[in-house]
Amino acid sequence: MAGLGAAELTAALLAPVGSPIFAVGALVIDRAPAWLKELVIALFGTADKVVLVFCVALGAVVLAAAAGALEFRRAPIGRVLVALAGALAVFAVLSRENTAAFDAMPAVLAMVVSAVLLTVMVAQLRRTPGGAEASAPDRRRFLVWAGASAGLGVLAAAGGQLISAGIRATDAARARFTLPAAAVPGAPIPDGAALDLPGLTPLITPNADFYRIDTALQVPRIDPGTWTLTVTGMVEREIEIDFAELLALPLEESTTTLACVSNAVGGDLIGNATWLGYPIRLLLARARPLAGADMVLSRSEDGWTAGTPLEVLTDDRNAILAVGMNGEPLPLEHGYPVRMVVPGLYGYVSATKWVVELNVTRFDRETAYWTTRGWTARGPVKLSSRIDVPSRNTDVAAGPVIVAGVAWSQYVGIRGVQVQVDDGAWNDATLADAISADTWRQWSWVWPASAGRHTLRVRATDAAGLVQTSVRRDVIPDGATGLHDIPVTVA
Ligand SMILES: Nc1nc2c(c(=O)[nH]1)N[C@H]1C(S)=C(S)[C@@H](COP(=O)(O)O)O[C@H]1N2
Ligand SMILES: [Mo]
Repeated sequence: MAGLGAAELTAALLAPVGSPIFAVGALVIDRAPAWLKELVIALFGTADKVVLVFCVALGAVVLAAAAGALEFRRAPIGRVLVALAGALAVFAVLSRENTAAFDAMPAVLAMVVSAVLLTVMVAQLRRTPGGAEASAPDRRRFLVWAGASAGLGVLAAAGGQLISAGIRATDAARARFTLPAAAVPGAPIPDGAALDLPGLTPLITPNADFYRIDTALQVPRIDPGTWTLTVTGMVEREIEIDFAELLALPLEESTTTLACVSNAVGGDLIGNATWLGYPIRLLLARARPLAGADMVLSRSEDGWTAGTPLEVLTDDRNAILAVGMNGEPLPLEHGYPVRMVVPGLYGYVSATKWVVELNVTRFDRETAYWTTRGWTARGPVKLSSRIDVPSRNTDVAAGPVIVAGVAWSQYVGIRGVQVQVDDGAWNDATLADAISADTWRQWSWVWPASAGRHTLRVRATDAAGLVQTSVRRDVIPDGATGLHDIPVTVA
C-alpha cells in the first residue's frame, strides 16, 4: 500500500500518465471482453470508472496481503509476487498511447518501496522464533508498522489524486479561452420545441448533465497551444491544422442529439446540445480524398479510434469538428479542445473526443476501437422513443394524466409518436415543434386514466414513414430495438 501510495504521489507530481492504478485500469478496459463491459455499464452506468478504479485498488490490497503471508512462509515468494505485479504495472503504463520510459517510474517506485517494506516487516516478524506465535510486544510492533505503512500509502495515494484533480480542475488554458462567435448561426430553436413539463428531459441537455462514455480513465489534458489535427492517408494533399487556424475558420452552430450504442430501450445515454464547429466536409474537400476511399478513421490523443463512412462526412449534414458545447468551450470530459459530432451515427463510430487525426482509408483495410470488440463497423442511429412522464412506478390519480417523452431518428427526423395503454389501440401523441431532423423531438398525450394497474408503451414513426419495431434486440452489436413501456398504478 505504501508503495502504491508513493507511486500515485510521484505520478501526480511528475508523470500523470504513469499512475499504476489508472494504467492497470486502462489495460483492463482495453482487454476486457465486450460482455463484461456491457454488464458493468448495465450495473453501474456511468459510475463504471469509479467501480473499476476501486476494484484495481482492492486487488492491490489483496495482493499486498498475499505477498506478506507468502513472504513470511517462504521467502522470497512474496517479493517475487511484488515484482510480477510491478512488471504488470510497467507493461500497463508502456502499452498506453504516448507514454515513454519515464512514465513507468511511478510503477517501478511502487515495486521497490513495496519490496523493501515487505522485507523489513517480515524480518521483524521473524525476529522471534515461532513467528506467528510471536510475543505480544513484537506482534504489536509489527501491527503498528503494517498499519502505519498502509495508512501512509492510502494518504499518499489520496494526496496524489487530489493534486492531479486540482491540476485538471484549474486548466488555465480552457478558462482563458473564449469561444469565437458563430459565422453561421444555427437554426433558431422554436418556442414550441420545449414542452416544459415537470419530469420531462430538458430539450437542451446542460453540459454538467450530459452523459459521458469513453475508455479514458484519466481525461486527456491537451494544451490547445500544441494541438494539431492532421488529415492523412488516401488524400491528394495531407493537411495539418492547429487550434488558432481552426478558430479562425468560419464556425457554424448546430444542434445535434448524440446517442450511445449502449443505450438500452428507455435508457439515458443520450443528450442534446448546441455545438459550435467547422464542417468536416470542408476540411476533407481541401485534402481531396482519393477514389476508392470509403472510411475516415479518426484518432484521439489517447489512441482511441472510430471508423466513419466517408460519404457521411462529405454529404450535406452537420458533421463538424466541434470546439463549443452549449456556448462554452468543450468540457474536458467531452473532448476539449476538439471533438467530432456527426448527426445520425452512434458515438462509437463518429463522435471522437480529443481528436488529433483523420485518416482517410477503407473499411476493408482498417478497424476501429469497438469494431475489433464485437460491434459492427457501421453504426447508424436507430429510430427510438422514450417515456419520461409519468416516471416509472409512480401512482397517479384517475382522470386526465399527461404522458410525455422524447423520440429521435437523427438526420432522418420524426413524423409521429403514438402511445398504447395495455394492449389497446395506438393513440396519436402531439408533437412539439422540431428543431431539425438532427435532434430529438418532445411529445405528449393526455391519457384518460382509469383506476388499476396499467402499462404505457410508446412507438415513433420517422420522417420517411418507418414505424419503430417492437422486436426486442440487445444493444450488441449495433444498438437496441424494441418499445419502451412503463408500469403505472392509477388510484
Ligand atoms: N477519444 C474517445 N472518444 C470517444 C469515445 C472514447 O472512448 N474515446 N467514446 C465514444 C462513444 S462510445 C460515445 S457514445 C461518445 C460519447 O460522448 P460524450 O461522452 O461527450 O457523451 O463519445 C465517443 N467518443
Ligand atoms: Mo457509445
